[in-house]
Amino acid sequence: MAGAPGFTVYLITDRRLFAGATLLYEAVEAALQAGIRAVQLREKDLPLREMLAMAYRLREITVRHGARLLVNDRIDVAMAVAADGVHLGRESMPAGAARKVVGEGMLIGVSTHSVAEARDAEREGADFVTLGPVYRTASKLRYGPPLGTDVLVQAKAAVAVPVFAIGGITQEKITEVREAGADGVAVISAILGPDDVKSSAGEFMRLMT
Ligand code: TZP
Repeated sequence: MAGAPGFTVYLITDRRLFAGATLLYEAVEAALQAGIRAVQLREKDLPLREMLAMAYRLREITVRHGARLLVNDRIDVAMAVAADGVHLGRESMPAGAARKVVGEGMLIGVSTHSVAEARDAEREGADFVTLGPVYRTASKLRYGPPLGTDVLVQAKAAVAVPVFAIGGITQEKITEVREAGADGVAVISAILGPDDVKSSAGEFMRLMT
């Protein structure tokens, strides 16, 4: 285990929300200016070299703001750009094997969709898990049916690692997911979707502090 993740709002990228990569970088920068402390590069469909270029750019931006950068799935990209961690999904290398590659210094986050998966991730040495989708998301097909907040309550009783609620998390849902025990939230559209990202991100930080 690399230890506590040290953030409560985990911003996840989706370049499809923007007309070009430059606008995504500007949005991430605005979110970091508003106090966001961690970004996950999640552009799973990008060819390796394009992902690497995005990772270098986000590394530069996150370092400048003292924020963490995690790279989805691609441990090689994470290591090449000296990211702070990797975020692993169902088709990624399991956390136990990933730990052997990245060592103790890097954070390992794992996407989970049930209490059993959260337990497995913890057993394999994950530093934290995301659990969801808790609510209905823009793309129900892509992320699966909503799990509801009861699963958060159950996961919190089952694992000691921090649990981040993901999927349809808006400012209005924060109270509910915190009451269900979530240690943090992982968010794409409610932060990156609005025109004024600095203000949407700032509101999340205010609510999660
Ligand atoms: N995994 C489960 S739901 C989800 C991911 C990556 C998408 C979260 O996006 P949004 O826009 O915050 O609902």
